Amino acid sequence: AAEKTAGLIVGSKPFTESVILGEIATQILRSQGIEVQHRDQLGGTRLIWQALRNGEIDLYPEYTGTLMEEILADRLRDRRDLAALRQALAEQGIRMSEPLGFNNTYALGMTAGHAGRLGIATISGLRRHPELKFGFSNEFMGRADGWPGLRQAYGLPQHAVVGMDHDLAYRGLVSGSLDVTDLYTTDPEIRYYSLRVLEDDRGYFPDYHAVYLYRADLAARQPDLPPALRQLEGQISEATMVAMNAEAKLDKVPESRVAAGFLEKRFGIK
Ligand code: PBE
Repeated sequence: AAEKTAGLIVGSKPFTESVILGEIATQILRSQGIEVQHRDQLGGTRLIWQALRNGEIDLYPEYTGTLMEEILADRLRDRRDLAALRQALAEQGIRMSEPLGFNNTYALGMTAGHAGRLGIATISGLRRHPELKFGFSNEFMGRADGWPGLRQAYGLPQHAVVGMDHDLAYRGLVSGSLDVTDLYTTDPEIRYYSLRVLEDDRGYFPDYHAVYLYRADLAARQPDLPPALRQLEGQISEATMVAMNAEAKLDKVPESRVAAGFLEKRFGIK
C-alpha cells in the first residue's frame, strides 16, 4: 500500500474493547522500539479482516468464535478446534496469538425488572412473547452467528427487530424503547444497569476468546513482534477486561490511557 510509511499499522473495530486491545498492542510494541500507528475504529469485522488480508493493516484484535463462525466458517467444520483454525489462517498468510485470557461472547439481555415481570430467564422464553421489541447492534443483524441464525435456532417469532449502534441499544433498554438487545458479555453496562443475561439454553453462541491476528510476512519484517505479543497471552482475565471497559465506557477515560494503565501495572511499562 502506497500510504504505508515506515513501521506497522494496528487496526481495531468500532467498539471500546477493540480499541483498548488495539492500544495495548500498539503501546507494548512501541515500548520495544517498534514504530507503530493505530488506526482505531477502522471498521467492522468484514472490513477489518479484508484490510489485514490486503496489507492495509498488519495486526488487529479478533475473537475465535468470530473467526470460526463468520470469517472462516466455510473452511472449518469444528467450532472448537483451535488447531484447525490456526491452520486455516496460516493458509491465508495470517498468524494468530494464543488467547489473551477472556471470552467476550454475545448474549441476549433485558433489564432485570422487565425480565422478572415477564418471567423470562432463557432465550427460549422469548418465544412466548412475540410482541417484544428487539434492537440489535448493526453487525449482529447480518452476521452468520447473529440474528438470522439465532432466530432460526430458537424459532423466535418477533418482527419488531431493528439494527442500531451498540451503545445506543443500552440506552434504549433502560429508557424502555427496546425490550431486548445483544450484549457483549464483557460490557460493564450489564452490571451497571442490572441487566439480566438470558441463558443460551440451546448453546447457540460459541466462545469468543480474544486473540491478536497479524500478517505472517510481518514476523520476518519485525522479528521482535511475535515475542512482544506473546507477553500478552493469558494476561487479560475477564474481570480485568470488564474493568478496563468500565473505565473507558462509564468513567470516560480515553482508551489509550486505559491501555497505558494496564501495561504499567502488569509489566511496569511507562
Ligand atoms: N464479539 C462480541 C463481537 C463483538 C462483541 C466479540 C463476538 C466481535 O467483534 O466479533
